[in-house]
Amino acid sequence: MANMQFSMIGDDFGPLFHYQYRLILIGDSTVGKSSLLKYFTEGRMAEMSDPTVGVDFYARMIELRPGLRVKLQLWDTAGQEKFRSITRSYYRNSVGVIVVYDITSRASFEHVPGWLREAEANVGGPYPGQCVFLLVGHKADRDGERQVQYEEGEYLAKHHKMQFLETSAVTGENVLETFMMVAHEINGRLETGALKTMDGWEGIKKGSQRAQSICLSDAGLTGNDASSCSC
Ligand SMILES: Nc1nc2c(ncn2[C@@H]2O[C@H](COP(=O)(O)OP(=O)(O)OP(=O)(O)O)[C@@H](O)[C@H]2O)c(=O)[nH]1
Ligand SMILES: [Mg+2]
Repeated sequence: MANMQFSMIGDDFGPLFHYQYRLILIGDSTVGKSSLLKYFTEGRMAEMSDPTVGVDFYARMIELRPGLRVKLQLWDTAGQEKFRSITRSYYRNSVGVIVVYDITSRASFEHVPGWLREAEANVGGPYPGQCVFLLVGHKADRDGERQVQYEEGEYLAKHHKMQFLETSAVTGENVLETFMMVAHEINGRLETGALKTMDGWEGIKKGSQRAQSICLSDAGLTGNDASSCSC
């Protein structure tokens, strides 16, 4: 009976999330950053997509494994040059960077090294060198108009020691996989100690611990008894 009560408390009032990771999406204007984020957070392609003004914000909860919930806070930056000074300030509090190009735009692919340089120069946290990068070749549904071969994207990513996927906000191909891949990599680095939380840095934050206080009082555990609570 006691066990049943514990599991009910755990299921209903467990921490909403265990960690929060902040990610930033960068890349040229019109490559499809906002559309990718809308698909990931709303489950469908946006009917219209205006150029982002400065920075926009999205969020979604994911489960990395049963019982391990992570809230992803996603900064969607404007690709247009005129917003660069605004968007630059968002790197510092990000633990993951997704660099997006459009497979039908050679120029957007050629600008990837510049975006990477800018990100590497501005990321923060206790170990800026451990920031997780992922390269995305977007609009994979427009294969007939392709200007960048899959192998070129793969090669560039390997050269910069980052993972690579081609995605589409029309078909949904690899959209979930993109964010899961980054989150798993961050989680892995957290577990090995290569990454950690730091006061004053928003890249990784611990989630709400509300469950424990509810559990202790509801289960009637006080004083020394509380130390035996395993929730
Ligand atoms: N075919 C196709 N079109 C897409 C895809 N993703 C986005 N688009 C279109 O590409 C255009 C630009 O998309 P946005 O998501 O606004 O691009 P962005 O990178 O956010 O642009 P900025 O906010 O200016 O930096 C829009 O017309 C979208 O409908 C995709 O996967 N496939
Ligand atoms: Mg946008």
